[in-house]
Amino acid sequence: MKQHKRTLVTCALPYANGPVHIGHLAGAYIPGDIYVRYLRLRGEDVVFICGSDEHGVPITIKARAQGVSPQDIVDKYHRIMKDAFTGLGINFDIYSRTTSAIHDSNASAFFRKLYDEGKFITKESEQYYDDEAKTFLADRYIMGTCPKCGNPSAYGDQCEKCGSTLSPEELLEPKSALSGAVPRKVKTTHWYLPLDRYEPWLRDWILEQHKEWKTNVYGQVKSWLDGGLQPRAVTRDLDWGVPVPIEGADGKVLYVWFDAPIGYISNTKELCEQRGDDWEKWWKDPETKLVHFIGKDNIVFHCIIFPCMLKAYGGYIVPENVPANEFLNLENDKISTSRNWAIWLHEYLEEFPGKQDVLRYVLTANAPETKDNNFTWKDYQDRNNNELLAIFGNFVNRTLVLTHKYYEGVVPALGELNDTDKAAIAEMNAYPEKIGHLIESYKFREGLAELMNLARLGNKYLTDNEPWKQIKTDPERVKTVMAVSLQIVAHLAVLSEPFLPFSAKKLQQMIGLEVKGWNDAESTVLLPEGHVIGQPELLFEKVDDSVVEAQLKKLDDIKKANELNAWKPAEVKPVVSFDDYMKVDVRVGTVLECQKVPKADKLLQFLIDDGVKQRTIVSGIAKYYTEPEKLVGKQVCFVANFEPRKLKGVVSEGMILSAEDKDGRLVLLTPSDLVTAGCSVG
Ligand code: B3M
Ligand code: ZN
Repeated sequence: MKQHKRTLVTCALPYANGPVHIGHLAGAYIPGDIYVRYLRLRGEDVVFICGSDEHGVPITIKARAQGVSPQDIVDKYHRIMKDAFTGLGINFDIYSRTTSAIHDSNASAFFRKLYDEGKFITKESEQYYDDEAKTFLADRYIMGTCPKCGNPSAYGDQCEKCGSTLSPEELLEPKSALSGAVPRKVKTTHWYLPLDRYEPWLRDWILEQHKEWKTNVYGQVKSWLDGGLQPRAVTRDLDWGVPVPIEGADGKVLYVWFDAPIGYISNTKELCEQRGDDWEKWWKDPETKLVHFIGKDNIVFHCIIFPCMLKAYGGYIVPENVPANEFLNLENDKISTSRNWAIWLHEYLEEFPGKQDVLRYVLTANAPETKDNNFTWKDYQDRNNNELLAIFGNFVNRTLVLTHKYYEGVVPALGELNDTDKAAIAEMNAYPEKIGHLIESYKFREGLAELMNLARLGNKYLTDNEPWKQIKTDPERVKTVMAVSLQIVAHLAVLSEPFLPFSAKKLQQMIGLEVKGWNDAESTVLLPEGHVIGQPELLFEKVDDSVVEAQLKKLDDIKKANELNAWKPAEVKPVVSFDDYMKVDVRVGTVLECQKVPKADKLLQFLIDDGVKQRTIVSGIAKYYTEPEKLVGKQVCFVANFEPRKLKGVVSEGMILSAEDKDGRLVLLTPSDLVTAGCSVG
C-alpha cells in the first residue's frame, strides 16, 4: 500500500429533494463515518466532506408541485439532512450546499477553464420546447402515452406504469407537463465532455492499477469501458443551477452531475477558508489519498465522469478508491422516496431517542457491501436483543457490576496469569490490528463482526472462569479474572468507537477511560490496578415486540395508502341514450325489516315499503352491514323494475343501490333528506 500524508474522504452529496433514509446511510454515510472515525483515532490528517446537492430537475418538479420555489425546497431538506446527520453522529468536517456562493463561482470557474482550453466539444441537437411556458423541457417535463403499455401519463424519461426507460421522442402525443401545450422540436447547442478521449487513461488507471477495488465497482467500470464511452453533455436548458458562464448561453445551466462533484472541492475550499488551511494540498498533492463513499447508482459519475473532469482540468488527484455499496431494501421491497417506502433518519431519531448506535449497528452488520441487502424490523430487534444487548451489553454490565460488588469499583491487579488468561489476552491483543485492517480494506461489516467477537471472547472468558463461584473458594484468582475482563471491556470501549460512537463514549466515561487513539488498544493494560471505575449503566435496552409491531403497522399503512393512491375509477361504459337510461326505474324505499339470509354469508334480505306495497329485495352487502337490524327505518334507493330473481331460495324483487369504494367496500345510497317512500330517483 502507498503511504499517504493525508486523507480526503467524501460522501455523496445527497439530493435536497427529500430527507435521508436508511438506504443512503447504509450505502455511503455510515461506512464513510466509520472510516473517518478510525483514521482520526489513528491520528491521521483527514477531512470529511459532504453537503447537499441542490440542483437538478427533480427539485424543480417538487417545487412546482408544491407551489414553492426550488430554493424553498432545498432550504427545507438541507436543514433536515444536516441535523439528521449530526444526530446520528456522522461527523462531517463540513456539510455545505451547492447553492452556496463559493460553489457557484468555483463550479463556474471550473467550467470556464475547460471551455477556454477547448476541452469541450459542442453539439447541436433538437429538444422539445414549450412555446407557452417559453422554456425547453427536461425529459421529466414531457408527458404522453407510453408506446409500450399505453399508459396515457408516461414521462419523457420513464413510464412509471410498466417501468420502461423512455426517451421523449418515443412518447405518443407528447405534451408539456408545464402548460399542457404540444411542444415542438427546437435546435439547441450544448457542451459535451468527450469521455472517449480519456478511455485509454481510464483503462490503465482503473482496470490495470486498481484491480483491488471492490468487484461490484470494478465490474461496473469495466462494462462501461468495454461498451465504449461517448461524449457527455455537461449543460442543460434549465433555469435552476449554475449558469453556464459563456456569453450567449442564457437559459443554460451546468448539468447537475457536472456541478455536484465539483461541490466536493467547493466545500473543501469553504472549510479551509474557515480554518485558514490550504485547500489545494487536499486536492492537488499526490500524497493526499482521496476516497469517495457512494451508492452503486453513482459509480459511473465518480469513477469515470468526475475523474475525466479532473484529468481534463489538470493538476488534480483522482480517487484512490471508490468503495461503493449496493442497495438496501426495506422489508423486501425497494426503498423509494416517491412511494414514501423508507425509514427516514430524522423520524428514527425522533422515535428512538438515544438509539443511534442500534441503527448504526444494524445497518453495518447488514450492510449491502457485496450484494443488495434487506432491512427488516424483526432483524433490527433480533440484532439489538441477541447481539448488542446479549453479547456486548451483557458482558460489559456483568464485569462492571462484579467489580463494584467485589472491589467497590477498584480495578484489581492482574496478578499471576494462567494459560487461559494468557490465551484470552493474546486474543484480545490481536483485535486492534484485525479490525483496523478490515476497516482500511473497507470491510466494515467484517470489522464489526470482529468487534462482537471480542465481546464474545469476554463473555466466554467470564463464564468459563465463574468468578461468582470462585469468590468463595479462591478470591485471589477472582482478582485476575476481573482484571482481565476489565481490560477486555476497556478494549471494547476503544475499538467500538468507529462503529458505535455513542456507546463507546458512554462506556469510556463509565469506566473513566481517556482514549487518545486506536493505538491505546495495543497495550494490554488500559485500566491499571487501583483505577476506580464509575457506576455501571446499561448500554443497550431490549427492543420489545410492541416496538416492532408499531413500525410494521406504520409501513403497512404506507403500503395501503400507496395502493389507494394508485386506484383509479373504472373506465366509463359506452354511451347510452336518454331513452335507454329512462328505462331504468330507480326509486326510494323505506326499510321495514332487514336480516341475514340463512346459509348465505354475503346476503341481506330487506323488506321495503315502496310506497304501494311491501317488497322483498336481497342484496350482497352483509359483509359491510354486520348489524342489519340497525338499517330499519333508513331509506335506500332501489331499481324497481329489475327482473325478479331467486337468491338462496328467496325471490328478490329489485336491486338496492350501493357505491363500491376503492377498497371494494359497499356503501348503501341513501337520500340526504327524508323523502316519501316510492318517489323516483333520476
Ligand atoms: N446527488 C445522487 C444521489 O444522491 C447525487 C450524488 C452527487 S455526488 C457528487 O444519489
Ligand atoms: Zn408503459
